[in-house]
Amino acid sequence: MLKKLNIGLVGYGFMGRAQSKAYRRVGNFFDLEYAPVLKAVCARDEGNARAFADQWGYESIETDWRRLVERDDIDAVDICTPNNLHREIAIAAAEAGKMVLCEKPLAMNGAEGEAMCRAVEKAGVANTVWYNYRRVPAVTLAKQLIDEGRLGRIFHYRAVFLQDWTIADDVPQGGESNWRLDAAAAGSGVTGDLLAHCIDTALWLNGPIDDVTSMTETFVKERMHALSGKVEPVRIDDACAFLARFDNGSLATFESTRYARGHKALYTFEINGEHASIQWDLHDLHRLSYFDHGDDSVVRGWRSIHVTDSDMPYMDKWWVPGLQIGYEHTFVHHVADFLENLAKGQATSPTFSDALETQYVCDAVLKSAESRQWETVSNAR
Ligand code: SOE
Repeated sequence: MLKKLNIGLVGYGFMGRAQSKAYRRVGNFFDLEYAPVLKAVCARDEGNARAFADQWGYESIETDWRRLVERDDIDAVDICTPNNLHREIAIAAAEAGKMVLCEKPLAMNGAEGEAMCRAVEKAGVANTVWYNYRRVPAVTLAKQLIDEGRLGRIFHYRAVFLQDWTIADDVPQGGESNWRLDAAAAGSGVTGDLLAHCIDTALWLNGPIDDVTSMTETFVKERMHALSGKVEPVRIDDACAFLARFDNGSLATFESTRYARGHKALYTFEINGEHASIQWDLHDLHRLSYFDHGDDSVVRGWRSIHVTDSDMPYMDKWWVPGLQIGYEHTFVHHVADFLENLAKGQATSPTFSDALETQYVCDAVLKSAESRQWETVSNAR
């Protein structure tokens, strides 16, 4: 008999759908001791909550997250709200003894993240943050190759995350669709939304970042606010580029913008080591490019590894070699790892504490954009 894990989802946007789908599918593909049960979804608007519950198979609805958190039949609270609500909900959930799965970034800033870490640690509840790109099989394979020492000493890390959806100046800020443009709801712009992904992957693959120097720009200075109906100043960063030094001595460049016409979600990274290099591209996520200087020179070159064989990360759970999977599967992998670790009494990375390190880098990046100086990254406890 499978053990049930009753999920209470707060928020029902894009991420609510991605995660609900993962809960529903995980048991079909992974052999696990726990089975997620879609117990309740919470949204402020009752009609929206009901429609989401009907579409995704949630047993019940709530319109106040506090009621959801208090319910005895909820084991784990999944926070898919805008960033400004993460702290309050996560702390209340932990205090009520619930496990907490939180959408990225962990918080609005490091201070909030620290309070969230203290709460989950004090309560001793399982916790994780949905930095999903770690669980793209090609990215997990990159981690494996680096940990095996195949790249040798790392010299360079280069990451970009480019989009183009906010170029028009009549895109409003705030509200359900565009809260990412409203600093009060999001905390920051591309730094917390997109670079946070790049930083999470980088810390995982290449270790801690010591210091950073950055620049940011807000290209459209005023936008209509969807809630107030008034034109208000835009206080998020539309674009950000920064240099970083890793603790292992490697140098890095990171860039993100929502003003790269033609790019929808171009997340790429490249790592150059002494013996080998790796490149990955979200638009072609099932491939890992790899160059090994140790190859015989007459056949040496960049190879494109199609990450579909059953001895590659997660791929034994899916189809036959040659048939690929995509974006949504990263969330299935995350749920599978969470449930497997739960059965073993182990933590699932990135934990709140891991995600706090990303938050500290984001804070240092934003601080450096203001100070125009190199800034040191706070150490995560
Ligand atoms: C923004 O457009 C966004 O949806 C991010 O919020 C996600 O984290 C990223 O994976 C894709 O882009």
